[in-house]
Amino acid sequence: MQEVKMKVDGMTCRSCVKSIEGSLEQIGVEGKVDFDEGTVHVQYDESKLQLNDIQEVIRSRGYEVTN
Ligand code: 9UX
Repeated sequence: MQEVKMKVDGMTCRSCVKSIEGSLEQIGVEGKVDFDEGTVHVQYDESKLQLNDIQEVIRSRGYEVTN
């Protein structure tokens, strides 16, 4: 398992947390979003996914993500 914490910009209401965590769940990634901090902490299987795949999912929901 790989663990990475990234910065997320563009979350304007607290439901954005669920939006991001739900979209990550759909690709088999356990993600925990901290709204106040503006971060997402992810755990994923690096033999199945790359960090870029995870970032693309977050970006497709309209957020900025940087590591
Ligand atoms: Mo709130 Mo976030 O209405 O994608 S859910 S801004």
